[in-house]
Amino acid sequence: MAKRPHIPKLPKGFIWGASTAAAQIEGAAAEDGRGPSIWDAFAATPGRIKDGSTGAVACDHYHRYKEDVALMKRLGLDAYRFSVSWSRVLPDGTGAANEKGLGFYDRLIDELLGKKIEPWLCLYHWDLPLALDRRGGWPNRDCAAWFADYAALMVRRFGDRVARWVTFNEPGVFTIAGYASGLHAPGVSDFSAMIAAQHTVNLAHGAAVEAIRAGAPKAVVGVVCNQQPARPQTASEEDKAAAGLFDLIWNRTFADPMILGDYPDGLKPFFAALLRDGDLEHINRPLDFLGLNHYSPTYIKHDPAAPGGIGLGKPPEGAPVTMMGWEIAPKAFAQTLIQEHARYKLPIVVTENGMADRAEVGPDGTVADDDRIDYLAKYIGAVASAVESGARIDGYFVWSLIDNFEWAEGFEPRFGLVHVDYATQKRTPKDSYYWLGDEIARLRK
Ligand code: IFM
Repeated sequence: MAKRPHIPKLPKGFIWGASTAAAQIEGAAAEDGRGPSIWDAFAATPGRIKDGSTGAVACDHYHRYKEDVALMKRLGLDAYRFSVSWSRVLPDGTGAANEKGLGFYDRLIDELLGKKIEPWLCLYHWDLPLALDRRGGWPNRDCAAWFADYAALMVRRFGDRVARWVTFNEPGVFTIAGYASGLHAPGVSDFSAMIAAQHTVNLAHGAAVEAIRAGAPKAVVGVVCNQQPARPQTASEEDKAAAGLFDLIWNRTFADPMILGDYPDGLKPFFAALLRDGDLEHINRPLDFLGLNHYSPTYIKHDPAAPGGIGLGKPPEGAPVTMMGWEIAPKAFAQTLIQEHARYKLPIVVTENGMADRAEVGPDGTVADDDRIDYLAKYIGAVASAVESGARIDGYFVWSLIDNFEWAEGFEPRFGLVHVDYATQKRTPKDSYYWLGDEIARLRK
């Protein structure tokens, strides 16, 4: 066996976790009164998902959550970040709650607590109730109030057992891909719809933070943003300008108003018509941490036909990439952590990082995923080097615990530490699972 890399020392009390999302693992899409989400409708539309799959069954986590929590326990995790399916607990998005849906999260939370794994509850990981999309969805400012009511329900029900709360996961990704490029649900390609959705999401975040603090004054509250450098594809002025605009939209649209209290100058013209008196104060609520997701730098080129003139480029020829085509650049991760910590001055938790491959179970029953081990060692090493440079990083959550439904890419990319055979639902821990478990145990000594 090849010599395995070691992770450098991290601060005492460092939190080890894994993240997942409801729409990617739960399945049970039409069970126990769950209402449909925009992802159910999107995936059912021919041509939207590469392999024609849907999240209707996914990893059947709804029924197998105990097995999945046991996998977390064996791995030695301190914490687990999951998201709630809004339409499972409120089938129409507003109005009557679904007791059976709430019961599922009761059972999951209790199972985690029983195993001494801290539940981190994320309110929104991209699966808007379809009923709310039909009422205008995120581009409709009213969606902020619907979200606040949902947040209040969640905190009333789970605030006695859940201490860590996340309002949104990667608001940049779901608003850009959902409303500008149209590659994700609800599949809209309209730059101004994206801007409207982004402002509503900011308002919704502020309202939800308020609801959480009112219902659970000791709650630890944050937001999760995907912060990745935007690099111009070439040195041309046009590519540089497109990358500069993309950097603002991707990295600053949410974190700046939420944490610093204003949109950056370069974005103000886009939001000016939407801003009402008091909006910025409402969005800018004190937070306890910034959840930071990161995978790779992004390459941007000028494309007059694309929304905002922003076209997606490619990593330079010969650069190491994962099967997603994402560049492996751990130094860029360390720089991002240092830079975001300096800008926002909040403790950071890395709430997602990891890589996809196609590794399958071999004839000996193991899953050899050396590339993932190498990637994780380098990226967790980058966390250690950012800490060394003075950035406060409190934890690291792998994306993901188990292979899952990768949105428009379907089931081909496998991001898990644990392989899932989707035909049988058999879970097989990969080599990276055992390696990471050993490293966590070694670092704790
Ligand atoms: O699977 C996604 C997740 O839902 C959000 N962050 C990136 C992951 C990998 O693409």
